[in-house]
Amino acid sequence: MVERKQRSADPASLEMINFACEAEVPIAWDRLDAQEPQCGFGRLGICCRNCTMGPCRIDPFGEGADRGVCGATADTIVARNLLRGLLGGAAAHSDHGRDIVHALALAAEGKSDAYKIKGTVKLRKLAEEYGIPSEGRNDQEVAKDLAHLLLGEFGRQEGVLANVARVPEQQQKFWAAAGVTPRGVDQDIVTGMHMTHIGVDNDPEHLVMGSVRAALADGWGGSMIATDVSDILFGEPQPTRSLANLGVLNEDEVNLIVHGHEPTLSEVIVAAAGDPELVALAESKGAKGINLAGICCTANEILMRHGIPVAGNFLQQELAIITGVVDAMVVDVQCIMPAIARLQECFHTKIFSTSPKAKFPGMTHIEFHEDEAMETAKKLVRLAIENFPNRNASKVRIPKEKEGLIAGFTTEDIFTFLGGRYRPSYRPLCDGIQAGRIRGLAGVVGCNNAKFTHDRYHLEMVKELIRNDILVVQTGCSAIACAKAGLLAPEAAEKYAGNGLQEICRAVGIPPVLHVGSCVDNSRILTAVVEMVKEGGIGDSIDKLPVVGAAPEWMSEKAISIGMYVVASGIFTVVNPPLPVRGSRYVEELLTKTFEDYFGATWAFEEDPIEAAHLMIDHIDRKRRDLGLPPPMYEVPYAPKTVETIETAEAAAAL
Ligand code: CUV
Ligand code: SF4
Repeated sequence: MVERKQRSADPASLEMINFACEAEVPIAWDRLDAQEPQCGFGRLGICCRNCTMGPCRIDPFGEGADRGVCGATADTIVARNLLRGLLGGAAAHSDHGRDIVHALALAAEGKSDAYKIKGTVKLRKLAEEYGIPSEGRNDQEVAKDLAHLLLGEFGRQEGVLANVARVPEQQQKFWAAAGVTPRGVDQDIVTGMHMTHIGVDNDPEHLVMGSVRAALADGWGGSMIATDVSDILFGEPQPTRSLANLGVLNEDEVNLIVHGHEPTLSEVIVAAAGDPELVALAESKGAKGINLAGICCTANEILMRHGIPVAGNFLQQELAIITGVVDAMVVDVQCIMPAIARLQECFHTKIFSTSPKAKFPGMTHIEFHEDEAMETAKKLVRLAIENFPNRNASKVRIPKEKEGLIAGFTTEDIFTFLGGRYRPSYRPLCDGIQAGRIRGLAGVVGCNNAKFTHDRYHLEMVKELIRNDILVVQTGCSAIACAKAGLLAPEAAEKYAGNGLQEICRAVGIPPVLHVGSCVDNSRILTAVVEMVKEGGIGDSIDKLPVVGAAPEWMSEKAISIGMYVVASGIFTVVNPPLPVRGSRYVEELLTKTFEDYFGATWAFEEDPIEAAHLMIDHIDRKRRDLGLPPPMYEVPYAPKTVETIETAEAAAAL
């Protein structure tokens, strides 16, 4: 047995992991141990279950079967599996987007007490962009047309997605040449599924391009619509102070955690938790108040719009319950471990599933529908309050850690910030990059993964990037990891950033790491780089910009889709673990090398977060040279690599 890796880099999580161990409560890491050794075929992507002549698997050592019963080769199987996984992710984001548009339609028709149009500036801006008349019409009328138009993007049968018009010309050319211009969100996902059926598409390159098209339909379609409409419905986020980590839970208050993704639910719970009657009810039960906190992306949504504290990221969902003070956890969709249901046997926490799409054995299902949102939200808050007296004082254990942070930067406001109140433009950012004070921009995003020391990969990568004067933008669980480590506080600049980035942060009062939202809000990174291209001076297409991406602990299928649309939009992206494509040298080379010719950017696989950061910095420097920009103003020696790569050694041995 290999020595067990440290499970988390976060002291609060470590405390709860040890506590779980003492209490003999199995958690994700234990279940991972029980899975060892995991299937090498799956890891390499060379097993196929797409028909019942299989399951088939290809011998990676070239001694046994080199094709499935139908004749599919490793290249076909790998590309087909990649496409299927990616479609799961693209579908998840896009279906979330669709739900938000539905809520907008309800608000526009005046059919909802819970949803009102708060982001009127953005509503008018989008109306103008899509050619919806807005002069002399009220918000509801405009929103009705907009909702109708955007719902049409999901079912679009002809032409291409409207948001393709947002994409710089060079990217449009790349996409047209590769035949990957996204057409309709649902269509590109369904066609992708069709392609993976036995005996349909067997050409590995063509399958990969099918992945690209579906991913672009997610990034520039489903996800981007989710972000835009969330801003219209719930208001555009503004930079907001808050706190993150398990220490935000309060022993003397009713603790209600929302976990999952869709702000249609969490936004209404925020409102319900402030209801004076419910607050009085909580007090009547002996609580000092109602403490709402979030986990995963739904946390990011209510953090950036209301400053609601974050209890933790993906791998902390079990740990939060183990504190013994979570009176209710309300979940909807995505990244919710079914395992948490069983924790109800050991802890008093009551867990409620709410989505018509997601039921969990052992949880109480209280279905949430947009048209009676407030009623349901109040019911859920009441159930949390009623469970407060059931706490078992002997099981209460709250880690003290909670860090201050600023979140809530957007494409529209980040650079208003950088531009100063009187000159809202991307000019100062582009100037900073041109001069080499800021070396470039990196998006560090994505999940936690029980295979890798929790949070550590995010933290080491981000610290190395900002030390090298790279401004970092973040979403998802990665943003939460860095928030907990204090990297999202303005003081982080003095402590961790290089001289150039420090100067910028000091001048405009921003942290060196900017929280731009949830996973669907990766679309904010796309629209921000479009603004950088428009501003000019640092590249006239996305692939020329000194901009990079990374997901150093990814696990979900959504991350595959995100990575693919980011790369195909022209941004070099490093991920860990590698995509499960290493059973096909052809597919791996296509993604990590040949993509350069198609899209001006590639994927890269690197486990060590410091090495990965160096790949990113080198790429930024190469882009700077290509643009004829001066070298970075302040260069520092690279930090040494840090991670013992057991995983990589194993993978290499397996190949
Ligand atoms: Ni949608 S997808 S673990 S919550 S970032 Fe978090 Fe983000 Fe990955 Fe899930
Ligand atoms: Fe095997 Fe081909 Fe069926 Fe896949 S589709 S299980 S490779 S026969």
